[in-house]
Amino acid sequence: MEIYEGKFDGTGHRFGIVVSRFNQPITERLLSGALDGLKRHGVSEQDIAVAWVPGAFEVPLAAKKMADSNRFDALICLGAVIRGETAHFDFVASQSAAGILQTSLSQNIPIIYSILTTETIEQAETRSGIKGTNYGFSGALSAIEMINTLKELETCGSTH
Ligand code: INI
Repeated sequence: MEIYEGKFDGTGHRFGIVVSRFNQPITERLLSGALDGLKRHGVSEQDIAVAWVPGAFEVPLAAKKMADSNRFDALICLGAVIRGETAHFDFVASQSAAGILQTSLSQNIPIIYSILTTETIEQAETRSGIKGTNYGFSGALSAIEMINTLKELETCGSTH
C-alpha cells in the first residue's frame, strides 16, 4: 500500500492570501488566524503577501492574478458571505467557490477556500475563532499540507 501525506511544515514556502473587506470585522480575524497558522508552522513573514479585495465575488480574480505571477506555492482565500445580509447570497457564495476551484485546477496550485458561508453573523463570528475554530488558521494548515502532499505525489508512480 502506498500512502501520500503532507507534513505541516511550511518552511521556505511562499503564500499569497486574498482577503475580502466585506464583513471586515470577521475577515480580519480570519486573516490573523491565517497569519498565526503560517508563522507557527515555519513560514517567515517575508514569504507572505496579502491582497485585499472588496468582496468574496472579487476573490477569484485576485487569486488568479497571484497564481499567474508564479511567486506562490499556495494561496489562501478568506471571506465571509452571510445569508442574512444579502438576497444574492447564493450567487456570491457559489460563484466565488466555483471561481476559486477553477483557478486552482487551471493554474495547478493549491488555493484554499476559507470563505465562510453562514446563515447568521453569529455563526460567522464563531467560525472566525470567537468560540470555535478559526477557519483562517485551519486554512493555513490546509495550504501547508497541500503543498507537501502534492510534492509527495510528484514521486507517485515513479517506483513502478
Ligand atoms: N460580499 C461578501 O464577501 N460577503 C457578503 O456577505 C456579501 N453580501 O452580503 O452581499 C458580499 N457582497 C459583495 C460582493 O462580494 C461583491 O463585492 C459586489 O457584488 C461587487 O461585485
